[in-house]
Amino acid sequence: MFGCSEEPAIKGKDGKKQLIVGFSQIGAESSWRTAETESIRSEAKARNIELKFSDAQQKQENQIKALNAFIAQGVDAIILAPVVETGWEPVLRNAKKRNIPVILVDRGVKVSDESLYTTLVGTDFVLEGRLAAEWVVEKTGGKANIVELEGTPGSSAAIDRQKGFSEIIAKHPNLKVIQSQTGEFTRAKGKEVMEAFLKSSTNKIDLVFAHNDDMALGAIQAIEEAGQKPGEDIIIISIDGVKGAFEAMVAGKLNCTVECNPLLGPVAFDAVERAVAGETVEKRIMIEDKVFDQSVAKELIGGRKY
Ligand code: GZL
Repeated sequence: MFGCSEEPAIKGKDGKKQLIVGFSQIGAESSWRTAETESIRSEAKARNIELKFSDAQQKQENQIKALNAFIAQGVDAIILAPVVETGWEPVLRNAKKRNIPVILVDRGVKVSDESLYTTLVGTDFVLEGRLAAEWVVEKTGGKANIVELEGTPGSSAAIDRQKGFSEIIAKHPNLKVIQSQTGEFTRAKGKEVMEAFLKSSTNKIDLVFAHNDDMALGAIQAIEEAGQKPGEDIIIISIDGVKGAFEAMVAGKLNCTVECNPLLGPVAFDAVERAVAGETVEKRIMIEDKVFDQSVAKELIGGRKY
């Protein structure tokens, strides 16, 4: 519209127009998630970037609403942690039409046209599942009844961790996943599902594989309340590497955690700034994972950043 007085662009310290970035976060379901949110919030502040934040309470429709609002506001870029893999094409096409780059963090999307997002910054979930299974083979000598606490149904984290874990377990006929159910990445639900596993299982449960530490911590509570010793009577391995997992390993209740680094803020905003400057950004920016078991927990816990 002619003659409308546009808001003067706020200049950053370096005289450049201050970037405005919309961040659609899944929620606050786990301590990993809150660490990721803090990393992105603090990095935006450090770079003098205005961050419009939306917490979707685990609902994809809330994320889609937030993205459409960011697009209508004409943000310079969007950061999206997609709760599930599918259902994103229409809103991503809307962003593309307005030339707004979309940087995915931590979880991926399934789209027919990869140009609908700029890059995915995150760890390799299939590898995390494989690393967990390889540790299980080593620890059990290839023989155990396993129960699996799955993450959010339809999320790339749950799908790919289960894929990686199953690939390795399939090579060992005496490693059997006897029950598997979603604990939705939360401590409360992880406890509830573990209680049900313990009540209903006709076979002895030797080991728990949890797709994240928060569900493992819930399972630990359930195992203790059932009168068994977590970490001894039932071996427990999970993924994320949060402080609570290190505390549980020091206490001898968790046996191993595969790190999935949530401190994605700096790498995510590097990608935002390159995309906004019109540079080509690689489609996948991988963050490295490490495996930590009880033998190193005590010496490392003091240095953990999340
Ligand atoms: C992994 C992330 C997962 C974590 C959970 O990148 O998507 O979601 O493993 C979190 O703790 O809830």
